[in-house]
Amino acid sequence: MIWNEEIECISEDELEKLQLKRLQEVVKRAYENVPYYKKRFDDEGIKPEDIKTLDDIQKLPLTTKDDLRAAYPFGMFAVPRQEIVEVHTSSGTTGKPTVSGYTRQDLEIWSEVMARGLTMFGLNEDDLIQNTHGYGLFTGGFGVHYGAQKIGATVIPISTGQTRRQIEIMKDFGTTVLIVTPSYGLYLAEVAEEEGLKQEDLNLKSIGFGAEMWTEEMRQELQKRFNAPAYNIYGLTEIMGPGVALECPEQDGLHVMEDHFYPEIIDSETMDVLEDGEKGELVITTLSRHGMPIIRFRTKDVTSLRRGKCACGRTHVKMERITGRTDDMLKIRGVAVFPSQIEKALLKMDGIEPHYQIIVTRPQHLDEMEVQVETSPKLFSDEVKELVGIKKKIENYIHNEIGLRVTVTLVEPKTLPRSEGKAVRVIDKRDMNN
Ligand code: DLL
Repeated sequence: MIWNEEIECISEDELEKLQLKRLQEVVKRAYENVPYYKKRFDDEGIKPEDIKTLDDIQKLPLTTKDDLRAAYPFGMFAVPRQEIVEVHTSSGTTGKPTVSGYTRQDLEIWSEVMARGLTMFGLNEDDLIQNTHGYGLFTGGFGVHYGAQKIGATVIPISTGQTRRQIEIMKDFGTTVLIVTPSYGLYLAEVAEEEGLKQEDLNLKSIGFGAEMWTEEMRQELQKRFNAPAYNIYGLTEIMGPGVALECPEQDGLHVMEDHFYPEIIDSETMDVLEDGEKGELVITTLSRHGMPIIRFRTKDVTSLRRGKCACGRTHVKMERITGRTDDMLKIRGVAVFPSQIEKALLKMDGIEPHYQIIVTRPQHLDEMEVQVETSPKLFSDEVKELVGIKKKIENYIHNEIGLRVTVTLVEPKTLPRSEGKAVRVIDKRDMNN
């Protein structure tokens, strides 16, 4: 089944025509309504009329997360605030997150792209979708919810956590679809096994998973544990949320919803646009968004694009699963964390050296973060009681900064490795890149 055959199987010619028309409109809308874009375009001497072909997009400036942060909270909106009916924010920062605003029409587009994706996973109104993504400022909960309602399925909006209850509901309600982050899915499987749940107790037919990086082995493990195929969901708050690209039954890359999101791959050093098949940083332009048009957003996610008709019949370009980031952002239990936030928390403490290392592991399929921090010689000779107090204090500062509990280990002065070039701040033992 294809949700919107006319668009999803559109010819290359027709698609390009549609994309160009929408690109011209969105560029004009952004220029006329968002002071940030007016200034950027004027600085570069570009006018909306200069966009005559799709390739002309390369003349437009790139937008970064910092640009969006600078416009916090509502500076990127292209419509009066009264027309924005919902907002979400990026996860992770308690300082200045990026805000995403949606008009009613934008929510309709969001529902549409998620409906296409859920249909790719083989779902329809017969399905019972257990949505374990958080409902709140995170886009995961609502995005999946809108798509599920659009296809007429029954949503179980259970949100994150309450793992034992999740399992009980899966069994009692006869859940047919599980929506999870890959790490939460594996944790859920493990607890289910502990609870003595058998595969025959489950009624699962598909799993939708995303929001963080994963390996092919993780997918295999999820499929084996739940005895159902698992499909990739990609998206980001700044652009819309989940639904930017989704995987079809071929399980071989994600179709980018190209009539709404225009993808490019750039070399993150030179900013040059790369050819299809070449790996680089994904850049996305929203082609139809009204509330908050985003031009050439640097996602910092590393992938490549592949064109050509897919065996499923869809023509939209495919992107490979994300295999890395061009910055040092980490996703810990689905929350975005930057090492600079840890540094900021540490700088609030006296007697602490700015030498630290973050160690991320995934015992029992749940992310754990340890921050090793060097103390000053004076502090280290102090009493154990005092050290315990300091450790707690740092843990609280970090919690305030990133919204997650981490374990702090105080280490002796001059014991963490020193580097000659860029400090290696993060040791990610989750091994996500192969
Ligand atoms: O994670 C949106 C989402 C929710 C996607 C639910 C899928 C399911 P943010 O919190 O803004 O939005 O984080 C976006 O997460 O730039 C990627 O680095 C990473 N990411 C999202 N989906 C995937 C995926 C949501 N399928 C950031 N594979 C993105 C790998 C992903 N990384």
